[in-house]
Amino acid sequence: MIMPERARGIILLGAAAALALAPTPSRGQEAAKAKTVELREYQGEKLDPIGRFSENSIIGPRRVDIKAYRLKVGGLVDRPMSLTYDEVLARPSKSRVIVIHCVEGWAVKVLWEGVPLAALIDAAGAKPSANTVIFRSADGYSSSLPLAYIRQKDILLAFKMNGLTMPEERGFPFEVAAEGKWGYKWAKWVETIELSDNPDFRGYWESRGFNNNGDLSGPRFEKR
Ligand SMILES: Nc1nc2c(c(=O)[nH]1)N[C@H]1C(S)=C(S)[C@@H](COP(=O)(O)O)O[C@H]1N2
Ligand SMILES: [Mo]
Repeated sequence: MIMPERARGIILLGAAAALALAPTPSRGQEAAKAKTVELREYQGEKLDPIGRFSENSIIGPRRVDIKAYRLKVGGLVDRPMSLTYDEVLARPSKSRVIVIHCVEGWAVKVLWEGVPLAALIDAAGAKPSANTVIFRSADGYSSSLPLAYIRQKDILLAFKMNGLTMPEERGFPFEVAAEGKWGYKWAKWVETIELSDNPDFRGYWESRGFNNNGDLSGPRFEKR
């Protein structure tokens, strides 16, 4: 087609404008999409849907008011901390596929994303006498883990499951992803992380007879 120079220029300008206006997804839209689509596979590994859990927490799901929420790190530390949800999420995080097993007989394989607990504890500065970490939750639940295990296994304080913000019924805002331990060691709705020098502290289920070490490989119940 032959047309005057000026007309061709206008058509080119029009094409450029159309391209600029084309509905390419914005970063915000991409982020919103990423938040709503559950991952079902990670690095070639199939994941279970997070809806497969059976809700069996002691008094039912908690609804945490995230504006008022503070994660406290205290007890035997040099610098007690009180962090907002955003302050925790701003820290470096890691992702790992881990199966959670409940003593009731079910297991779910999920991609967990969270902040390494050891880094949080180091930021607060654990005193040399600290050897146990006690987690206390919004529903009055508690459970503990050895500090050495948290460091060796690089245990995560999880805030995402299968790429989604942790659902309320699963423990929003944070759940301890206690790899290698029974589900009762995976404290949900965590509010305080307390460094202690008492390895015999017994949490909710542990004080009701479940093994305090919680190892998947060990016996569920302890002879007392
Ligand atoms: N705060 C809190 N955390 C908790 C529990 C609970 O009752 N309260 N139950 C534990 C148990 S026994 C299991 S198996 C896992 C997963 O429980 P869910 O299936 O109820 O999510 O959460 C653990 N963490
Ligand atoms: Mo459980």
